[in-house]
Amino acid sequence: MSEKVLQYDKPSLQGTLTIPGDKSISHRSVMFGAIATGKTTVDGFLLGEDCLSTIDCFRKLGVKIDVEGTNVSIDSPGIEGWQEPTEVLYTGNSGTTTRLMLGILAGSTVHSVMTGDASIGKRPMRRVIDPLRQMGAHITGRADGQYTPLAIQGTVLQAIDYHMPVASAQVKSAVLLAGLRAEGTTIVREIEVSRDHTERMLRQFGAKVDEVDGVISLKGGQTLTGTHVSVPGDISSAAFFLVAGAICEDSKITLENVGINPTRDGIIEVLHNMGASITVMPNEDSQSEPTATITIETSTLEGTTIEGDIIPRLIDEIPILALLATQANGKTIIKDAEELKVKETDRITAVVDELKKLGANIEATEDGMVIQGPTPLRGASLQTYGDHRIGMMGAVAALITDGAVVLDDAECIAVSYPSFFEHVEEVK
Ligand code: SPQ
Repeated sequence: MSEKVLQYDKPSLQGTLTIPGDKSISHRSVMFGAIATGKTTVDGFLLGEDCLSTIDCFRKLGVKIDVEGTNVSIDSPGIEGWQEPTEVLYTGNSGTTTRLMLGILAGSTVHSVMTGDASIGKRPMRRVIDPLRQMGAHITGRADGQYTPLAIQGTVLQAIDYHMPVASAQVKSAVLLAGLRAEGTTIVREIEVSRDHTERMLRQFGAKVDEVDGVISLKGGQTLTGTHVSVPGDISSAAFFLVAGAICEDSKITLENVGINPTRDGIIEVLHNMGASITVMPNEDSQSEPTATITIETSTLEGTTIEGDIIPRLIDEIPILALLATQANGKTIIKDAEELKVKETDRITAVVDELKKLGANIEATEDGMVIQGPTPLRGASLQTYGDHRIGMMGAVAALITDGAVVLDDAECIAVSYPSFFEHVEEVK
């Protein structure tokens, strides 16, 4: 853990950035490539620490994975050919790795033990393990499986018809991935639409997945075949520069190759609603995941209300949207976002406490926060809580503060955006 002092003196931001690969899609490319038989090639892979944890886990299962720059190749005998790991599968800080692998390993032929870092050790796993147990999975762990370490004995699973109690792509994906190996047709009924990268990528690997009005069904026993995956840039990473471009003076930045999957693009809608100067130019040649070039300029912003079914479409962007709201005229209300409490840290408390240190007028509520703007921000020492998105929120704030922002731990940013500070230098 190393402290970082950020003294930017209110720069105007100019230039073009190519946003690094999407974290959710990078994880899935390796997971699906490992389940599939044959060779999978990936370009645009995110070399973030979370995705490297996923690679490390599958190597321990005997899958051959080569990484050359952002190109990854996965050569797998298929899920039935995996070796029983002799070491603990370490998922680091990654909720996606931990939860999706539970679904995959539950229907595998091996026994495995999985654990992660201190943050993972506090994140709820029963939301995934409960439906998996209904399918017949053998999973044990601390607090009856609520927390890591977890032990999974792969077995034959039965399909279920599952009503999701929360909007969570990780829960949905774990059940669908277990459903691939189950007897019968697995059905998942979403409470609200969550990111659909799993459904899209399963189809890319040759599986048949149906979706009608938030009801997803998948027949068990389907096998996946290796393929090529092009990973688009991560809109959740682009979000930090979208907000930076809107709140810094005399700024105009262009972000290339940004994924604009409609289940992830809530931030674009909110920026439009707040009056931001933003243009989105969709790329014609996008494959399974749509992409765009997005340009943002210094903007006069109005407060807004962010609630309801848009929340899952921007859940990871709420920390940076809260910073944006401190610079908007009037009140911004964020509600229906209690899921923030079970992320890498409690992101409601972390966002409110840290933005208050900078002088923001912000209060926490049960399921979100209320922000009154505009407020000039001042430098302060901030805690990241080891959460990459809180770290980047603090770093973007440093672009507009009077005085320096000191982050207690900036290394956590490498979880999803290792080149973040280089990109700041490129545009400032
Ligand atoms: O992987 P992890 O640690 O859960 O990462 C986060 C993030 O901020 O990067 C959440 F803390 O993203 C999740 C996201 O919030 C990634 C994800 C996925 O790839 O399926 C889905 C979302 O989580 P959930 O719990 O809503 O399914």
